[in-house]
Amino acid sequence: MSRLLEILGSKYPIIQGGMANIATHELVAAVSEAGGFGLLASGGWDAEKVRYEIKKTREMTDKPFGVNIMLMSPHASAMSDMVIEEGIKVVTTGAGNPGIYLQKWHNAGIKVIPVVPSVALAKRLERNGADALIVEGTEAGGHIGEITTFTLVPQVCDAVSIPVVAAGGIADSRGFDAAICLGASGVQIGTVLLASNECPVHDNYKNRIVKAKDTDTVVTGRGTGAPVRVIKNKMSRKYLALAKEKTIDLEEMEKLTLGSLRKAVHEGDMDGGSIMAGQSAGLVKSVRSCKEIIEDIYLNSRHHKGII
Ligand code: TUI
Repeated sequence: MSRLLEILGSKYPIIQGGMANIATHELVAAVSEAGGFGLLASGGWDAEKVRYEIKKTREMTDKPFGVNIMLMSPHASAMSDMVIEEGIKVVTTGAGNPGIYLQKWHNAGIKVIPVVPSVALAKRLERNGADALIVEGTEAGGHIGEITTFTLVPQVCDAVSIPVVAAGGIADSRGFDAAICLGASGVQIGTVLLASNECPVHDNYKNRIVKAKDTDTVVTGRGTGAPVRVIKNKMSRKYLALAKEKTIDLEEMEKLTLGSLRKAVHEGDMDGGSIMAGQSAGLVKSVRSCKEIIEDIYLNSRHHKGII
């Protein structure tokens, strides 16, 4: 068994991204039941809401799952204790450096897999004891770094010896195989799972992903320190205008972004909502079950067939 699968305990080396306001127990349980590794999100929620989501997920599946901690959240510190109290075995982190929590989590027997957007942070976190890394390219949806998956993954693989998971731009078995060829041990997927039956977003959101073409995403907030990739709409144009005027700071931008994400997720508002999605939206052609999506990626991969 690969080192990554030993850490995750899942059937397939496919992790579901911890999408803020979206990755609830419904999606996480479905992904883990399908043999992937589900991750409860924490962005936009407090620690008690995530504790409740852990309980609900455990009612739906006995398969392993983890929690993603969004480090820019004001609740990150409370969340870091809550996952220990709840006996969570795997934590991934995003949108910051989890260095201050690593020792505490390791003492509690938790495996830590930070998301990194650069070689420098990857090296630093390996030195600090990270168990594996999710290397996320700028093709991803939501909050992103600058470097492409295609160039970043092999550079991180050269720089570290812990398992690497590729993220950003992967939606099918071809992307999975490409990630393996670049040196990754597995992949993280988000956008393709937005268009799943079990994903708790509004049908308008799912249909917008299915309809998206290659050039339909845009990055807002570049220059504010929190670039976010979304589907182009009225709201994304508003952000870009606000950022140009420099009338908005990082904290305000985060509030606006997460508030309007909720509008898209819950109300299906495709004009005033923020439709976070990665560039792989152009690859998504239909709404399927999580099982179909995950098995399509793994079982159709040349890696699984032994060709590469
Ligand atoms: O975190 C994500 N994706 C997200 S978080 C999110 S919620 C949000 N909403 C509005 C504004 C900001 C966030 C939506 N999507 N992906 C993982 C990720 N982590 N991408 C980039 C990073 C990252 C960036 C800088 C990780 C570490 C980092 O370190 C900087 C440092 O401190 O060295």
